[in-house]
Amino acid sequence: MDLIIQNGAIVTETQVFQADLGVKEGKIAAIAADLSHVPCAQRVDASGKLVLPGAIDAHTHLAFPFGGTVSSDDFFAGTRAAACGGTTTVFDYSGQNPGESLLDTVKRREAQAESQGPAVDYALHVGITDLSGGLLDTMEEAVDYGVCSFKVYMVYDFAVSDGAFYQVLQKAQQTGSLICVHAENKEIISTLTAQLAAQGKLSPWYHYVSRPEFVAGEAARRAIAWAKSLNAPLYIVHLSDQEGVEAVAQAKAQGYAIYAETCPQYLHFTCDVFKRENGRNFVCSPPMKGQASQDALWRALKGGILDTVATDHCPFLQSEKDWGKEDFRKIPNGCSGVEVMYPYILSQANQGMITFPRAVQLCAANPARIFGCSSKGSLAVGKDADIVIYDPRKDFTVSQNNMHSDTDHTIWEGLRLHGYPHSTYSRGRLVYQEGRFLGQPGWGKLLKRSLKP
Ligand code: DUC
Ligand code: ZN
Ligand code: ZN
Repeated sequence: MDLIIQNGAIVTETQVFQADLGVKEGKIAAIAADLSHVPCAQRVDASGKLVLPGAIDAHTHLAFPFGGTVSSDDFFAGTRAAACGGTTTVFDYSGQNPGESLLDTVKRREAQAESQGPAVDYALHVGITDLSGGLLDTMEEAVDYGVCSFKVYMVYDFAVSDGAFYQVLQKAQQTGSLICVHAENKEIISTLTAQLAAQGKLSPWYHYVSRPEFVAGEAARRAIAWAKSLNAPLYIVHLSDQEGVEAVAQAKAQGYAIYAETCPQYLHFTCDVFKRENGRNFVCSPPMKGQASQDALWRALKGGILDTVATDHCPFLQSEKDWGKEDFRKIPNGCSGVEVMYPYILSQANQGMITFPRAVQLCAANPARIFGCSSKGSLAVGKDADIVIYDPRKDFTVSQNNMHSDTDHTIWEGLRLHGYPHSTYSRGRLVYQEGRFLGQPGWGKLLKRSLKP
């Protein structure tokens, strides 16, 4: 063996048990009660600690051109921050340029990622924006290349029409791929925004007022209705509201493959943050909602209605957030989160809100299964040795000073966590330990995926 992690409590999505774990050539090679007699290059004692699969953040925007600028973490900075928070696979939403084939989008972003040097493995989803001239037919090439998930936006100037969305769902069925959707009602948001602007109501609080609960819930219901009509699977990103939760729960109860993701910011903050002096820093879309929605999300998280937790990591610099200090329309939408996601969810598990196996399911096993990452997401022989050693007794307070992103502030400043990752391994290589990034740019590779049986 190259590495044996001894005496830790192994956490899978179904159980926690005491065992040793052996790694050989980047893969998990053995899990057994006692590997102390097995020859090995390096032994690590994990007594008193948990040994977990590295998390998969299925929703980030790295070097993302948006809101008049580009998000401030590129493929290196974003994956460095991920590694330091126990996340060993990061998905990026790569946007299709007008006129570009979906395979060309993949190859352009892969080249960009490789030039920036990702520190952990990464995967790509493609955000579809242009179906003209037969471009939708290029989905098959992207799927064959190993990118089998696509996204449509119902908002922003790159939103697709209802008809285009429907065609994307049909094509996904033909190609064996999965469609993700950002569900908010664009027309209602534009109308409310114009009405608020006419009344001079432009402080960050009105970002929430322009995108209230029903704007997301109604769009989720429509998207789900179209997917149901085709019996096509659908993945709703960043679910933030009670009505959306109810729509997903109903579709699941009817037997449809409707998946839903939420993000730590919706579990932790409510719309009240937009009233804070630095409210602009919290502006993301969809916005955090009221207490009733947060309660519904927690019930869904505990009860199995939500499938994944991801971050929508899309940080912007303070100076860029400041563009909209007095006009929420000018604030680039997005916040950082990739380094905090797994520590936040595990801290909740450590305090009894959910079990550790459920945390592993939400942050690793389910995203691996839903998005076709067969080598990732669980501690099992033959899987990639993407491993987190977690110290349940270490208290940690999040601060800009102890984060590893390239952004210059965090909405998580002052967050107190009970328990924190001690070490992170990416394919058997130590990339983080006790506050220090130990990885190297370019270690991370594009993960080719398939959803075909
Ligand atoms: N929402 C954000 O806040 N940022 C990036 C894109 C998105 O949909
Ligand atoms: Zn979105
Ligand atoms: Zn997003």
